[in-house]
Amino acid sequence: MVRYNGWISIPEPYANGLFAQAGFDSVTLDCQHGGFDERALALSLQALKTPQRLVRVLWNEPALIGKALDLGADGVIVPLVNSAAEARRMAEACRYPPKGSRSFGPGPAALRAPDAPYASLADSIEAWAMIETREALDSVDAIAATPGVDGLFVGPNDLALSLGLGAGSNRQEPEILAALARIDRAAKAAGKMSGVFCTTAAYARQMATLGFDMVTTASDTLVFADAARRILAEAKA
Ligand code: 3PY
Ligand code: MG
Repeated sequence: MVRYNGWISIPEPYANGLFAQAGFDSVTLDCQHGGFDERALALSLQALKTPQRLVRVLWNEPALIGKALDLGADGVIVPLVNSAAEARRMAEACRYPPKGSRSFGPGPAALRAPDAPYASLADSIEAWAMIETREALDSVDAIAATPGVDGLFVGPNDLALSLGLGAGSNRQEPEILAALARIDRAAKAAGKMSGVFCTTAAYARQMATLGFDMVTTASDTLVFADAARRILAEAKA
C-alpha cells in the first residue's frame, strides 16, 4: 500500500498538528531546508500523533542522525547520499552496535514505548537515503543494496539540477521519468522501499502508479501560501 507523506518545514507544533490532521500516513520534519532547530524538532516530534514521523536531517552526519533518533524520530531521510560508502555511513549511524555505531541515549524516544527494549525500538526505525545527484544515480544499485538502508528517497529538485535541467518538482521530461523508474527498480531489486518528493496530488498519484511506496503529497509552506493566494484572489474576483 502506498504511504502518503506530508512534508513539514514550519517549526511550530500547533501548525504541524493542524497540517497533520489531514490524515497523512507519515510526516517528515525538514531539518535541511526547513526551519527546525533542535528545540523545535523536539517539541514537534512530541506533539505529532501521525503513525510515522520521519526527520530529514541537515546532513549525512552521525551526530545529527543520532540526535534526531534520540528525540523520537521513527526514521531519518538523509540528503545527498552519493555512494555505497556514504550509504554505509548513514546506515551505521542509525543502529546500535553490533549493527552500527549509534551511541546509546534513548532520551525522548523512550517515551514512545517505555516497555520496549531499546534495541527493538531502535531496530524498527527507517533509514532513507536520498538519491538526488547524477553520482547517486550511477551508484544507485550499490546504495540500495547497502545493509541498513531501508529506502531510497528521490529529491527531484537536486536531481534535476545535477542532470543539468534546472530545479523543480513534478517533472515530466523523459530523462527525469527514466531516472525515477531506475531508482524505483533499484529499490525493488534490493527489497527496499522507494519514495519521492512531490508537491501536487496529480504527480503523487502518477508516482504511486509508477510503483513508489511513499509519495510526499503536500508541503506545509506551499499549502499555506497557495491557500492564502487563492482565497485572496477569490475575494477580489
Ligand atoms: C529535492 O527536491 O532536492 C529535495 O530535497 C526535496 O525536498
Ligand atoms: Mg534535495
